[in-house]
Amino acid sequence: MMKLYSGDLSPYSARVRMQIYAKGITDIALERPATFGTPKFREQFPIGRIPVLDVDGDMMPESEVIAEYLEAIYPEPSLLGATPRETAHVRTVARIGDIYLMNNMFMLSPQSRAATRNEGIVELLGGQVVRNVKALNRLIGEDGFACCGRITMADCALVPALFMVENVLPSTGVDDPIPANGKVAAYWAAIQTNEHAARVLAELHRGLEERRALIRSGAFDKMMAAAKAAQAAADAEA
Ligand SMILES: N[C@@H](CCC(=O)N[C@@H](CS)C(=O)NCC(=O)O)C(=O)O
Repeated sequence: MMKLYSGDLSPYSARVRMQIYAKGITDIALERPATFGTPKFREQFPIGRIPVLDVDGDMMPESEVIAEYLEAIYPEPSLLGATPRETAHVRTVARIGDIYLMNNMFMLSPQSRAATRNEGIVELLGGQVVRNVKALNRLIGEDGFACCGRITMADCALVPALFMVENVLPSTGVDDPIPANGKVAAYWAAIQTNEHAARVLAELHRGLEERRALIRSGAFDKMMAAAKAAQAAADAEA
């Protein structure tokens, strides 16, 4: 049985989970890797990030690569376009979710808890997020889905990305740009009524609540400091 190493609050993992739910795939186990955040995890998985798809011991990293692989081996129902041009559009919008929004949000998110926030980082990455939500506003579907009037891989990438924009960006001191971009705002309201989107959003919110409780108690900073020290010791040994 295949296994997806994943975590509730990982938007990249959420992208693949939403695809699994939307395709109705039931033979992939979802698991949080026991070694995540330790030097052992980076030893096992060179990129050291989740998600990772375990195909009978063959480890496949990178959410977009996993998503394309799952489309290839479970072609029905298709989350791509009906023509090569439509598929290219689905992939363009998915890349906006992944590269232009999620990557900047992921790099920016530590600034939401930094006691001394780095305004240069916030300006650079927050500025990119605002700019790219504007770009998305010109490309997004107006019928409740990102592309093609039905659920596609573009929705799977955008739902976790917009979750991060709405819930994490304001805590870095940057206003949420979604309300000012009418088409994105309408899409965001509509897609949350989709059962597969709602399911990953519930998981993401659960992960965010857990994370915020750890931050409030001071446990998160301790965990981060311990992980950093363990990684430095492992790097020194290597
Ligand atoms: N480009 C990667 C990014 C994956 C990623 O950054 N995952 C985060 C969780 S959302 C992670 O594992 N971070 C651990 C770390 O940075 O050490 C993908 O698309 O899968």
